[in-house]
Amino acid sequence: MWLGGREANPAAEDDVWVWDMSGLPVDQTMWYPGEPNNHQGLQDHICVYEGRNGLDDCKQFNPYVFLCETEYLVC
Ligand SMILES: [Ca+2]
Ligand SMILES: [Ca+2]
Repeated sequence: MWLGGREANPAAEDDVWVWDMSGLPVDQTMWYPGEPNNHQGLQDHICVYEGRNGLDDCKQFNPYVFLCETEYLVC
């Protein structure tokens, strides 16, 4: 499943990750062990796999379902 986050500066390889909606940094304790690993140098977006208790970095064009954060409005 895609989550709304990405590597802030993929070309810099500085391993800074942010949530798109808030711009806040990703808590480094949320990664699955061994991730983010930038497999094949192509993983710049955040996803999570079923059965894994942590985040993974994934290729941009992998076809996954997604989950987005939005603002909650009260009328
Ligand atoms: Ca990357
Ligand atoms: Ca990965």
